[in-house]
Amino acid sequence: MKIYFCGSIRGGRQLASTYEKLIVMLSGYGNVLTEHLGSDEIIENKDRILTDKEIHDRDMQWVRESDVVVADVTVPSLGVGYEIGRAIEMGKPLLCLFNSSSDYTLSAMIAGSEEVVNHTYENLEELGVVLDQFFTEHAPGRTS
Ligand code: 6IA
Repeated sequence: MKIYFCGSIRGGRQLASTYEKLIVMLSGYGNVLTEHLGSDEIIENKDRILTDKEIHDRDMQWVRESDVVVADVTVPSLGVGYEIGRAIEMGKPLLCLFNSSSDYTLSAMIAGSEEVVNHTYENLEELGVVLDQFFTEHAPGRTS
């Protein structure tokens, strides 16, 4: 089971520690291809040597390879929105998580999409049940 996790980078890193915890939770269901998203240090050290084209092409290849895509859509990010659009076109099962304790309002293009599973959360503890349900429904034959 390959999981592509999306979270804001240049859109703003204010939820980096949430991403880190989400990635730990997702690791219980499979291999998270984008583990670096939880760590500013890794992003800076590893990806500084890559050009934007190399980052784009590598990430798109990972989206193609993934079995499911999970996005934290709380912090508005062009990259996350782009990945979601591309993943929808590829037919990937997609879970979008929005933190209602934030000051942000989710874009209608995500909130109004019937092609993604949207879930609004207040705290990470409640996401165990949501993830269990998503992976059971959308990736029932998983092996992690
Ligand atoms: O527009 P954003 O930067 O917020 O887009 C974030 C999304 O695009 C994430 O879900 C990532 O999968 C992808 N992405 C954007 N930039 C990178 C990156 N390096 N490394 C990996 N994935 C990325 C940026 C380099 C840096 C030194 C800021």
